[in-house]
Amino acid sequence: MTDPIDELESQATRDLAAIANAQDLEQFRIQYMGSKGLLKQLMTQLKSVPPDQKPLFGKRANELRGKIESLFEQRKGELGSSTTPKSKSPTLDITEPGLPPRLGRTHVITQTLDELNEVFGRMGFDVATGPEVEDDYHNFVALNIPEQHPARDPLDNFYLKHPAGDSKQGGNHLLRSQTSTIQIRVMETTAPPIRIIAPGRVYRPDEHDATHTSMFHQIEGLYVDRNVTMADLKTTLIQFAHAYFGPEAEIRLRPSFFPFTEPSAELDIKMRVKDTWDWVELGGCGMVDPNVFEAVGYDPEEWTGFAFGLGVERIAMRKYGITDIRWLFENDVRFLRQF
Ligand code: FA5
Repeated sequence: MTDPIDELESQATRDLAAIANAQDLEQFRIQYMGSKGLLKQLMTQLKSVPPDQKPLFGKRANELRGKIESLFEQRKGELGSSTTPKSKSPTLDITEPGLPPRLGRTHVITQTLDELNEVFGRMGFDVATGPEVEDDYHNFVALNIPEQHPARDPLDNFYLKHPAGDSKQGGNHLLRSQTSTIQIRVMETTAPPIRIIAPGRVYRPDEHDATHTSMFHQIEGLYVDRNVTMADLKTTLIQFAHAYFGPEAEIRLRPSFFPFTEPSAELDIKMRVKDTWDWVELGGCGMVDPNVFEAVGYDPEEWTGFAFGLGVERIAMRKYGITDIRWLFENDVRFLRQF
């Protein structure tokens, strides 16, 4: 009969030599050195060993355990495995999926602005910007909004207290109430033809409700060239609607009034909201009024143009089915994480 201690030793030596990775090594540890492992089983055989041989058997079994443990450590070192846990220490399962880190993301309005810039960029529009603190010349006068016009009412605007700096009129400053101010600033410094969009924040003391906030974003468009017509305006808006909302979107222009465009229109877009199609007002538009061209030194006999101004929050709300504009500014990450 073969000696069980010798047999276990040669089996362990063979198995250890065949081990090629940390997983097999861990398997070996459990098989030989675990609480129900072969070394433990060897010790249980001590009971059946004749009494006179017990001390020798016990000694040799202990030596074998020490030998296997040191061979195990040696093999572990050779494999460069630092992840194999020692018996009793808590196990680390490196194959368990970890906790994914939460990545930040751009705000849905910033995403919308980026997409709008991209869509209009593809249509040949450059991006222009202007100051949020404006003088009343750029916010009103140059836009053909005269002194007594109700749009200038202090109840409808955030006027600032300090006196004027660079205003042509020397008048009041205010937080701009529309991005149309940028039309004036661009035309003052650029010779036609012009094709720009101007995204930005605007401010109005509107009462907050599901569709109004006192700070929101608009995107202005301005196209100036010779022989520009209302058909060019409509074509541009249709192309935009298809590129941004999809080929099924339709647009509608409703006659309206803005002091800086003539004729003027409200722009509605028909789009799917849940399961129904609906007309939604997105902004205003029209042909640039000759008085505006005169204010910036363009000859209204030579130059023609169209302009539009769209509410960016309204666009985002339509696109993503957001039913309350206030959610966009409450900064609840559970809401913002959806976009
Ligand atoms: C204007 O501001 C004009 N400057 C637009 C324009 C530009 C007309 C160029 C002609 C030529 P209006 O006040 O209608 O127009 O505002 C445009 C859009 O801004 C609205 O249709 C709406 O989408 C958005 N808007 C207006 N007020 C608010 C508000 N309090 N909160 C959120 N969005 C608003």
